[in-house]
Amino acid sequence: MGRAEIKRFRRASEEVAAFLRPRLDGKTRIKVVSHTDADGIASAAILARCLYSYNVPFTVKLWRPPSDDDIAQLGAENYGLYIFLDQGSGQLDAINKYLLARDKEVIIIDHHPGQLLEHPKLSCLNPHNCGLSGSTDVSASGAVFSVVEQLDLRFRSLISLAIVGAIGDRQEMSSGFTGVNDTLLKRSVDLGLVRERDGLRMTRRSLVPAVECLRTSIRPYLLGLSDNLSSCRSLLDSLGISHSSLISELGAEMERRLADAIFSKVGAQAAKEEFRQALWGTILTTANEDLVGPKELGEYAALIDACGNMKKPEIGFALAVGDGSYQIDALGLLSNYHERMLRALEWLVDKLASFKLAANFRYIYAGKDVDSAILGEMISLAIESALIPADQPVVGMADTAEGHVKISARVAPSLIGMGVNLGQAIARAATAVGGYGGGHDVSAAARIPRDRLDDFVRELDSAMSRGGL
Ligand SMILES: [Mn+2]
Repeated sequence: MGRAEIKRFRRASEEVAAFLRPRLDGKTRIKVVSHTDADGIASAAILARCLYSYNVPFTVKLWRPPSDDDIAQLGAENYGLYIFLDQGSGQLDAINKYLLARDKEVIIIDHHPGQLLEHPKLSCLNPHNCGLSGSTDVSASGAVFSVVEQLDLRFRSLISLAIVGAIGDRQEMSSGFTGVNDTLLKRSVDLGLVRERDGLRMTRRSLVPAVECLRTSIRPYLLGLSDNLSSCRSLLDSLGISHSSLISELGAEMERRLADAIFSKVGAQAAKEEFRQALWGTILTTANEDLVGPKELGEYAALIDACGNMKKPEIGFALAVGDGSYQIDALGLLSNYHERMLRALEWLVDKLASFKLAANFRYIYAGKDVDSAILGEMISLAIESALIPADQPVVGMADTAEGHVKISARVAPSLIGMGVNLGQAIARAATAVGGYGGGHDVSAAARIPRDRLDDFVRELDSAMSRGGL
């Protein structure tokens, strides 16, 4: 990955912008569909702000990656142009059948791997087609931003939202961003829109009192502090920090002392690289006035992501397009989300001995103990908090309300490039047992029939031993 790939991506962005530009004349009705996570919401907000300023008739729908039936229903709606964000690459057959074949126009701006299709009514932007990695070099929000900034320079201020999406998709490595993300961050700093400094990276550090921030810390989960109010109080007392002060306002020296105190308190956890990086590192702050809500981009990403996770993505979207009246609702959802993940991580800490080891991954079956909707996030947080060894992919399984088993798999950033394509391996194993699934090289998910669990474990182990092929 280098300059040439970033250039190719830029040229591909220009092509999509050239396709979109003549359709902003107010005559084309546009339907935007995007994902419900932080990256999807940020992507939809960037595009919505752009379409709104052109006075284009459009609607936005936020949902999970659509099924064939969903796309067939879209085809029956009265729109001339459909824009898929953070999805679409894996649904090209249905898009071709139900939209393009019915004379609809389609734009796909996505960073998930998928098929390729040449069609006069289709325009696509995907880092995978430019030699870039869709899991680290750019997310959907960065891709959408790359398109809209070609339309007009005034959309440049949306660059903070582009970075929010990348953070939400966990594209920031210990060494920082790579590829297009790295260029976006450097430009945003040069433009004076984003500032960088080091600090405690716990979310809600600028939103809730220090004692509450510590007690509800999930990223990372702090052994001995998370969900232990009295121990959080005595830690702050020992440093003379008022329980009600904000961590973001402690000042550099006191913040460092608090970090040291946390490192000593959590014991063995502190020796793990994943944990150290999750607790302390770069904090990005926006100086952009038209971004309503938290000014720290990590918190902003957590906030809109929580809205999606609590099944209210439209609240995160409203905030991201600049409607501050939704801020209180969004903060409430983030608070509920923290309590919910706290419970899930406690369950996991309790069950660490129940993890089983296949030849190529670690796994746990949660049955009905963990909501299948938060299973993947629970595993991501557990890896970042060094609660589970990160030397192998981690796979969680939980029952769904529909009687299936949901599979969520995650790979620690340190294992990327070790030759296993997790998304492909999960897709193969799921298909082999009558289910379906897929994803990235770092995170993947599937649904399988409940009575095929053991077969799935066997199939996945064999797919992974072949590198996912
Ligand atoms: Mn994404």
